[in-house]
Amino acid sequence: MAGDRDTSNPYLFEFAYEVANKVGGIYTVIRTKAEITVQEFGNRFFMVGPLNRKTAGIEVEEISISAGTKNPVEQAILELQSEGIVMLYGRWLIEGGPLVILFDLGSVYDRKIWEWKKDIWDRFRIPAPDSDSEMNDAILVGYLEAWLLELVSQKDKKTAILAHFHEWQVGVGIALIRDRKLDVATLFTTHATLLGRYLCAGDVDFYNNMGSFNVDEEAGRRGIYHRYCVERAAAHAADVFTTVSNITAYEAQHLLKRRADGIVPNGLNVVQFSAMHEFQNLHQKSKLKINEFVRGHFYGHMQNFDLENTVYFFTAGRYEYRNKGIDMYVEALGRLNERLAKSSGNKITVVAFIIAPAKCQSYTVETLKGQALIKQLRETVDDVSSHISATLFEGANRGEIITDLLTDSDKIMLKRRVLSLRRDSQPPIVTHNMLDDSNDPVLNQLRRLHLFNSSNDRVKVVFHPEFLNANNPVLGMDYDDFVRGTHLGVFPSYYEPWGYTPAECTVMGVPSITSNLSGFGCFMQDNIVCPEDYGIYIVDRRLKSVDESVNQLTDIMFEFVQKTRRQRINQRNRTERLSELLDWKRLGIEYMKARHLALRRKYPNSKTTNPLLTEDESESETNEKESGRKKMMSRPASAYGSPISSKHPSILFAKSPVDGDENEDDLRPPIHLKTPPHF
Ligand code: G6P
Ligand code: 1S3
Repeated sequence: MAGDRDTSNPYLFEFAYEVANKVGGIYTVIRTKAEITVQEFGNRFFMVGPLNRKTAGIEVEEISISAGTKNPVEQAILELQSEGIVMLYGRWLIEGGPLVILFDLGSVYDRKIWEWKKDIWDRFRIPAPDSDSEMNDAILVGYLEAWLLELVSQKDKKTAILAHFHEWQVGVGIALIRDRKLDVATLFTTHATLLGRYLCAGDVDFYNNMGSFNVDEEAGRRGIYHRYCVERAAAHAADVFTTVSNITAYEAQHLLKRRADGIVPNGLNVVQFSAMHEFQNLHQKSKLKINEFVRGHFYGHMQNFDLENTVYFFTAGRYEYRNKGIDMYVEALGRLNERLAKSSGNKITVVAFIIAPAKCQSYTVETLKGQALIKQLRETVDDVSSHISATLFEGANRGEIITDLLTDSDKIMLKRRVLSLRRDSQPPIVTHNMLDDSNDPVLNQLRRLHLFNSSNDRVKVVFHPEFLNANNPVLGMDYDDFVRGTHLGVFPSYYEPWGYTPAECTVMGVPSITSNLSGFGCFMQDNIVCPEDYGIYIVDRRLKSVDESVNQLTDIMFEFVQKTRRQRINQRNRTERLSELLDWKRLGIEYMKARHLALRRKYPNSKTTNPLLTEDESESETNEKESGRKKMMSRPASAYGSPISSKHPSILFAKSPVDGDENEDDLRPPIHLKTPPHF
């Protein structure tokens, strides 16, 4: 039963499958958010999830609990351990150093899985097929979560407890808390719906039929009915239900049948440089590394394009071909190639990367060979150069200027290197040996579009079917470094509740293309008068046919490649200026509001205040309440006026520099927002 707990200093337990365990986007959410949450809750904040020894072993520093501990959470952990549950309690070695509690599911599987499977059926009529090990894990985690919280609520009967759950994999605990009437305020955030993801990946016209799906039948047809039941139960049993974007809230309303109480958009830990040139220099540094890879990959064909006149596009993420819009990206690359072939005035080459893990083996011999040849060439040129430098120096020292500097042996070495760069074949598309080359959707699409990296193709494609890593022998860069070195990220997703990839580009000052079906794209549209001015291009995938959207994407790319270097530099400065919008320091407030609401609902008798929230923020419960109250971010002063911007005249600058004037970027105006999603 809900008692009169003290809500001024609550505990916060945050449950997720990806605590110290990187699988996908939720890891980024909880990891980057940890710092501000620790600032707010200190040692009353615990991140809880299943234990993956491989990752936790290097990410978590264990804390041993003394037998006489007075800390109710530590007492609860000791009690669970005495029941034979193996747990890792420690500090996650990330910014903020949050406390983590990780359950070793293997230590309870044999003893408990059958009992708990029966219980979940008896209580909620949720089935759990034996074949689904993910479901078994969800059950084990869920019962352990409820057990832990029950113990804490018994050991400390005065302090309010907040339990925030991310995604269905940890959602069983919410249903149990409600069923057992535990004195705990619960929140459930869904980062996507199970059914939405499955429906979109198929051939369904998802957005036009959202309201008419027979959800049970569709879930059953896809073999995910039991998982769907957990997700729906979690959404309904939670005191507060949130999603990461409005578009997912709309989806959840139809597919999970509960209206979200609010939106908690995803932020990032933004490290802003004190001067713009610092991140611009990093771009240049990373680009030079990409250039080196390109020289190796396209060896023998470098006479066809000039790296000074080359721009790098990329898409990256899990290989969800349709959902992540990889299909649309590739299609647009084909059209861009045709268009560039016809435009004689422009000499730009585009190298378009696709970084998405597919089933593959190691790097191909040809890929490794290309990098080795370039390395040899560089070593030879370095040897010759140092020899020339020494000869020149000694000559000058003697008062003699030597002009005939290449020795016969230098010439022979150089000729041998040049000959070894000859190649009869086209540079490859894919860097690895694919396991199912003939059925790979990207490769088949490239074949259909005749994008083969031939010498007259102005758009070259490199498919790297593995995530990047600085230790890789080819393209040996960490993802962030790689992104910095590129010119444009392309993510025209069809199903994207939020979309961290364009957000990450933004904070690194890299322009990107997203879609109005992604949470991030809609968020930008809601907050900025003209996102395009800031290098955030949004493809319309709602009101246009697929063909029209591909054309729009092609137009954006075509327009981008017309930019001069000076314009690209200026645009990167503007893009980076948006970082503030995406900083957890700002977006974390939405989490505070959600927690506040959960406390108010659970403990209606206590006067709940949060010193970090303004009175307005504490009181607001729905998005609608605040809409229209905030301002949108105006157009940069250097952008040409438009009807929409004239309604929001920019008062930020005294003068209005023309597009390409770098001075504007020293001014760093304050950001004015329209409607950040609010509770
Ligand atoms: C950064 C560097 C400049 C470099 C430029 C290249 O701005 O600070 O020194 O010239 O990047 O830009 P680009 O868009 O051609 O890669
Ligand atoms: C989900 O991960 P995904 O890539 O499967 O959660 C992410 C974090 O909230 C979100 O950015 C993404 O759009 C969702 O799809």
